[in-house]
Amino acid sequence: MWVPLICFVVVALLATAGTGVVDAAAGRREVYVVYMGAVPPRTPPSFLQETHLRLVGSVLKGQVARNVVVQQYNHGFSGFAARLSKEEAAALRRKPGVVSVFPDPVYQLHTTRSWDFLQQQQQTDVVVKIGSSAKSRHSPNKPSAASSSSSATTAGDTIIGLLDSGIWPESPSFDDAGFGPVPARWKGTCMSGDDFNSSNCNKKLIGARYYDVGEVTRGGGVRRSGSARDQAGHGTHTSSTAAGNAVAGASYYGLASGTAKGGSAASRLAMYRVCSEEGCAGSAILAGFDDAIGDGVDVISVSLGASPYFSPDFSEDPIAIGAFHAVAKGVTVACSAGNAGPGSSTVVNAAPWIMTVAAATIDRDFESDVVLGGGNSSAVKGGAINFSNLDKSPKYPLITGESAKSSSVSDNKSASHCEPGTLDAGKIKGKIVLCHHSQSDTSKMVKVDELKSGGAVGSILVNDVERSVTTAYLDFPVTEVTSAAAANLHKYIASTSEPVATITPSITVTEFKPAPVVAYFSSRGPSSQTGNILKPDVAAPGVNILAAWIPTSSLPSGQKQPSQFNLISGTSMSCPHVAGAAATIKAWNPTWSPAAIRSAIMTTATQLNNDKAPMTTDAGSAATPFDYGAGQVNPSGALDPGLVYDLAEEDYLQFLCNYGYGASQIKLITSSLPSGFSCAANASKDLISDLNYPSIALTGLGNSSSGRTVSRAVTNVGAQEEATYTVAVAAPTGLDVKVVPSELQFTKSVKKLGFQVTFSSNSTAAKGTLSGSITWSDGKHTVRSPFVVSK
Ligand SMILES: *[C@@H]1O[C@H](CO)[C@@H](O)[C@H](O)[C@H]1NC(C)=O
Ligand SMILES: *[C@@H]1O[C@H](CO)[C@@H](O)[C@H](O)[C@H]1NC(C)=O
Ligand SMILES: *[C@@H]1O[C@H](CO)[C@@H](O)[C@H](O)[C@H]1NC(C)=O
Ligand SMILES: *[C@@H]1O[C@H](CO)[C@@H](O)[C@H](O)[C@H]1NC(C)=O
Ligand SMILES: *[C@@H]1O[C@H](CO)[C@@H](O)[C@H](O)[C@H]1NC(C)=O
Ligand SMILES: *[C@@H]1O[C@H](CO)[C@@H](O)[C@H](O)[C@H]1NC(C)=O
Ligand SMILES: CC(=O)N[C@H]1CO[C@H](CO)[C@@H](O)[C@@H]1O
Repeated sequence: MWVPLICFVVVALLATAGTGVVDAAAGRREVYVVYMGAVPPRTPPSFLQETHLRLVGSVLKGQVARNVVVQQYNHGFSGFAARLSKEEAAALRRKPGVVSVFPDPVYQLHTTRSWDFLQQQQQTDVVVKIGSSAKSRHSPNKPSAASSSSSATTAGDTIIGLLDSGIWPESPSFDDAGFGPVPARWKGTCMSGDDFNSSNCNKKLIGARYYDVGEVTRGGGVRRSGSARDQAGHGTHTSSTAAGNAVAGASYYGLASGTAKGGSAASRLAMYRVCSEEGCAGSAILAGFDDAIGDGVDVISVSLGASPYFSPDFSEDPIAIGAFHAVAKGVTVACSAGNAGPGSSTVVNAAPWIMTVAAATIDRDFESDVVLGGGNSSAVKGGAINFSNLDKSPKYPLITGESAKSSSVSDNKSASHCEPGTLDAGKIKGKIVLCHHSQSDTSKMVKVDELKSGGAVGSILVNDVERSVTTAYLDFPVTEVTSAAAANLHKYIASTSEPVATITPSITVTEFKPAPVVAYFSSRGPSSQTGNILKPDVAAPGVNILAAWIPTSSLPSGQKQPSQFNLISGTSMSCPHVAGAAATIKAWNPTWSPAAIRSAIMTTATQLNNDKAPMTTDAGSAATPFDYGAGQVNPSGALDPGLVYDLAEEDYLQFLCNYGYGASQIKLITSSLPSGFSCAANASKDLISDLNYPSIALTGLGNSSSGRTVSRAVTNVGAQEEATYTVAVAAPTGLDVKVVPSELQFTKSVKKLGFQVTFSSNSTAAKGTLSGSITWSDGKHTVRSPFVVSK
């Protein structure tokens, strides 16, 4: 799982940095993260730095401490990353004060198709001049919300930090017109680098940092990326989704036109560039968290994560570690759930202190239809983005991939799927080729490139699963149809000796129904770490999201100016929507903990689509809490939740006890514990379900009628101090759910009340995962918690 890239780079960097002869052992050195828990009280960063250097110096053989340390963590938590041999890492693991030592992992950004897209960009090699020309193109836009009301002025004081691929500061989404001075508590900086200096930050984009460990070039050399400037587009997109200004007239070459606006348009932004094109090093992710905490951000948005097939322990996962210390300091952390769905147990970033975000569609679609010839003018509906120049009349021969099979290929199936190398170029030239495409196949872009180079004029891809996520094929006419629609195409082809067709230009369809639906790619629960916490937490828009982009992407043919916006999909896109919502809640309720903010978002989430029917997945099945947690985020409802399920750092430590950590390890992680802290003797995985979470998950219920009981407590945060809430339970047949008491009376002096939920099932008919909800209501607020119970 470890990509050896990082260690190689650092070795090379040191070699060129003039450290003299690189000893033989250095070739086997790797970057390890040495995590040392919370910063001890009243410890200045400079002292901590010296401590780290002395510690690493005590285990080094033939190296100078300063030359092996590549990152230091001194603000939000203590630790460092260093180039170590296996033996040195093992020696550090045994040192007092060290919580964990682990090889530096490489995580990936959570977009679905941008990597395909990036590869294509590299091949086409279109270079657009960047810098001042980009600046002059931008028309300043006044963020309407920033100065219009007093509450928005407060929102202007919240700061969202993003750990991502950098930012394009010239985008109108980051213009600072109308913003007041940078909040006085801000301690961050605007780091200079390649094509980026302090003039690129302003009162909107108030900070930018990068963590340079260098990149290996194709030729084997080392290139230092050295800039917060975004070369991938991802960080620019997520930043503008979280807090971009309202920019009128935004579109992707005319598609999806409208106003692009971030979730919290009045918030400030700070970019922590932790990713390069190769991925995101764990050592850099930790450095980003450490600085974001020290700089004073209110919310951290993280649209990246580990592979779902590698689920590191919390103490060896840079995101879990960084987020833990952020949350302990009152900073809300939202993370993408991952794009490894729809298989179960694929969710990542599932620590209980993180808000884990799934992705759903919005009510917008991009339609590009197939018009058939032969007097049959009816069109077959498809979807994609094309920039083609096909004639409006259906005059292009339409064939199946199978009928163009190359004589050297025996397998009809791979030809019907248009797999590379299976088609005869002579047979596809000038034609529209119908190809089957399911998820497991070669990527769409690879197929389409092959058809294009073979001289085809267009392609129709048959794809049931991925249809809801629009792909931009740019200058080659491609549309995607369902297998039901494809059956009509096959019928037509069989019905005539000269089948002809054309593909119509893409149009934007709004108020598309049903929406939202959970996207196929969105990673699903249960978490592989524990089934006793429900993950993901919520869903948010993550399909075909229009947001700011870098102007250096390749230009579709016929287009003269690069688009300042792009449409992309992934839980990467849904996460910053929730980060924006969290920043707005924080602005209205500055004293709320991250847990209270998450609770407000979860208990007010919605479960209905725009057909007023229960939300489904894009495959049409009913959505479950493992697909979308508490449901689709409802940012305005979340501002007035009525009750919240609150949590403090001790609760998370108790969780770690129940999870199996020893008290001595836990004591190192935190700095705020009384010295007598110990894990309860009855600590157990079952008690994890008792964490005061806004959802309930419970495994191993069994068949006994006595069942299992979990505890919860809610705090009244509504405007009315005197409030009476009653409970309503929605449970599946075969599962008994009792809530005691069933009424909660809050008064001026009683702000927090506990209750217990008992689940039992002696019904053998009730099998698998049973889900439902518990809802408290005072007639004005609806405070809903989903539950999942398995026998
Ligand atoms: C930043 O770079 C721009 C363009 O190169 C330059 O005009 C400006 O003076 C620089 N600002 C600072 C503070 O160095
Ligand atoms: C493969 O396709 C050819 C022509 O389309 C057809 O004659 C043949 O029967 C097919 N073979 C199989 C195994 O389906
Ligand atoms: C025309 O095409 C549609 C769908 O492609 C099909 O349902 C219909 O039967 C066709 N009509 C004729 C007359 O071929
Ligand atoms: C676990 O032990 C603590 C005391 O250490 C006690 O307060 C708590 O009720 C016990 N929980 C259970 C489920 O037995
Ligand atoms: C519950 O009952 C079912 C059906 O009789 C059985 O398969 C299952 O093993 C039982 N579960 C437990 C935990 O006893
Ligand atoms: C199942 O439990 C209910 C009470 O929850 C009880 O009335 C019923 O008799 C039980 N059935 C069996 C088969 O044990
Ligand atoms: C979105 C878009 O630009 N679609 C194009 C598809 O191709 C037609 C030409 O056939 C253009 O007119 C559309 O603009």
